[in-house]
Amino acid sequence: MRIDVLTLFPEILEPVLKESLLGKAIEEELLEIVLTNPRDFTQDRHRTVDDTPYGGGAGMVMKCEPLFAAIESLKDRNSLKRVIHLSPRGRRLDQDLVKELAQEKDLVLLCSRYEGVDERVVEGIVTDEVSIGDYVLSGGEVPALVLIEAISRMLPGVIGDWESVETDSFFNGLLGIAQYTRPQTFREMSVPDVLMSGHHEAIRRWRRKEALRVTLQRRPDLIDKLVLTKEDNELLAELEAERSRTEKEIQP
Ligand code: 21W
Repeated sequence: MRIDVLTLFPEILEPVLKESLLGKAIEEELLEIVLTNPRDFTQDRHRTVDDTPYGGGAGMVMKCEPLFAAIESLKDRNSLKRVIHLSPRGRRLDQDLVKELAQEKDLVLLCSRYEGVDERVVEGIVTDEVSIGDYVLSGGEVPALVLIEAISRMLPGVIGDWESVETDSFFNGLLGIAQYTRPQTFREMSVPDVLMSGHHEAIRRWRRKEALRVTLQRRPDLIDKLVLTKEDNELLAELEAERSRTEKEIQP
């Protein structure tokens, strides 16, 4: 997959793209990231990329000309690309959208700064707007990194152990469960017995039940989206039975 990123601050992305899983994916050519600075597409002496908003008000707006020129310089190569503007007004990013975008051959990510881009950029070239959540950031660069990292994990070959992707929270629709490693007892806190039992089937069932328990407790909205198996329904019934039992215990 190739991702073109349009940003006034390529220095924000560069170091992150060099490290760890992303760095390896790029090195192994499973992913190609090209950073383009719209400032390089300005025509004036001051390389102006922003201007004051018509109608007045605070802040600056990113100008049309450098953005159209920059995006058109990429589109020459392939006109079918999705152009994604990272914007607080966009569709909230979730794993379903990540999976959908990971199917594309090419993407263009547009990072804005200041109060955003001239609306004619959105009307003229942007195909999708994506937000990473309901909080205020200073621009689209960190959201673009979030999106790139999430997409990269869905690309074939990037994660060696595909099982760890499939069992991941949000891939399978459930939150992750508690994890333990050695020592078996630390400051009088012990690892659950079942994990030490060596009974693989018992461990698998226990883990599924714990995943359902923690998800039911913290994110019941995720349970509503699940396709439940027969076993899931049994486990949920067990959890419900445990719950009504403890409820009785705390009654007078
Ligand atoms: C933040 C730009 C606020 C514009 C109401 C009306 C990209 C982002 C961003 C930014 C405003 C994302 C206003 C989650 C984010 C991003 C910069 C609008 C003035 N408010 N996902 N007018 N959060 N943020 N502010 O901030 O570019 S994806």
